[in-house]
Parts: sequence; C-alpha cells; structure tokens
Amino acid sequence: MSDHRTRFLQLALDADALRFGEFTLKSGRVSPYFFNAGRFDRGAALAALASCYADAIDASGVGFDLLFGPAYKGIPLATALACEYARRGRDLPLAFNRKEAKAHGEGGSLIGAPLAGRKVLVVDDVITAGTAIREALGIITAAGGTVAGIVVALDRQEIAGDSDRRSAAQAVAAEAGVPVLAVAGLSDLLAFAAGNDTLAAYHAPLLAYRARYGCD
Ligand code: OMP
Repeated sequence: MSDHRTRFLQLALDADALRFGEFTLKSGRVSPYFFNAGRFDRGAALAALASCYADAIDASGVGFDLLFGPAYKGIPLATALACEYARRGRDLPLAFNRKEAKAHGEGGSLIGAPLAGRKVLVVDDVITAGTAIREALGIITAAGGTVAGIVVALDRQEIAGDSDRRSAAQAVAAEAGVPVLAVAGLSDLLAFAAGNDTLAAYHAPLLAYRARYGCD
C-alpha cells in the first residue's frame, strides 16, 4: 500500500475520525464504520492530512490550477491543502462556497479566487453515493470554472445504486469526464485492518458490508 494511504488511515484512527460500530449513512445504509473529517480539528493533524492529499494528487498527475472546497467540510481541507502546496513551492488560488447565498456586503455564494477560466480541483472529505460531489460540480460550472478532477480523503467504494454496480466515484468520473482520486478506499481500509491487531475484530463486519454494498 502506498505510504500516503497508510499514513492517512493511521492519522484518521489517531484523530478518532475513523470509528467502528453501527452508523446510518445519508443513503440509509447501515455501515460498520464511519469517517468523520470534522475530527481533524487541530492544526498539526490537518497539516499531516493535507500532505496525504498532496501526495495522492501528485501521484495521479492530474493537472489543475485552483483548489475548491465545497461547504462545509471541504473548506478546511482545501485550505490546508493550499497551505501544503505553498509549503512545497506552489502557490495555488483557493475558493469555496457558502450554503446560504448572501444578499448584502459582497453578496453571492462564492468566496475566494474567481473560478472563471480555471481548471478546478474539488477537495472533499468522503464519497459514498456522490450527491455532495455532484452538487459541487454544478456550482463550479455555473461560475465558469472547468472541473479538472475531484479528490476525497476516503472513497467508500460503494455501488451507486442497485441497478448500477459501479462505485459512485466511477459513475461521477464517467459523467464528468475527470478523475476522481482518493487518498484511500475501503479496500485499503480492509488491508490496513487485516494487519492491525486493534482493528482485527472489525475486519469481518467490513467484509460483510463490502459484500452487500461494495462496487464490482
Ligand atoms: P454522498 O453525498 O452520498 O457521496 O455522501 C458523502 C457525505 O456523506 C459526506 O459529505 C458526509 O456528510 C457523509 N458521510 C461521512 O461523512 N462519512 C462517511 O463515512 C459516510 C457518509 C455518508 O453518510 O455516506
């Protein structure tokens, strides 16, 4: 497994961002695990997470010239990633949206660098059914940006629906014609859990969940 994958999974465990038990997802599926990016709530943990994103992005070779963080969880992630790229010598423009459009002051729902004419990399936390990501793609296109790719920390690698055995990430990639990258996926989590004594008990429930909802 690439170094950034194991680094990320260990960071997520340490931050309590990766939990095991019984969780009802937005899709209604009952999952034996849950990734909560909101638990990356300290500077050092966010900086370390951003370096995992940057390694995954650089390994993919995707070309882009602006980072976009969808509200809310994408905002600190894209911001930390912009800081990580600056640290690596690449000064990238950054933008994000607010959920409620503002009618006073500067107005609108977009904050940060203008998207028009930019090749935009969307930075978000997790993809399950792809609803959140699809919404972000609409916002970028409406603002005149071109989506160049999408990166999430965790791809849950779940089927888009009963009639579509592709993962949501594969479906979105095909629809948008851009790569959907992940620092790690459910398959990496399974490999990580298999080699980790404290996670051994969760391996079987994770396998059962994948058998039911995992993509082909
Ligand atoms: P989709 O919009 O279905 O792709 O689900 C992504 C969203 O689900 C995230 O933005 C979260 O709100 C939530 N989520 C998690 O944060 N972590 C998980 O492990 C699973 C989910 C989820 O509900 O599917």
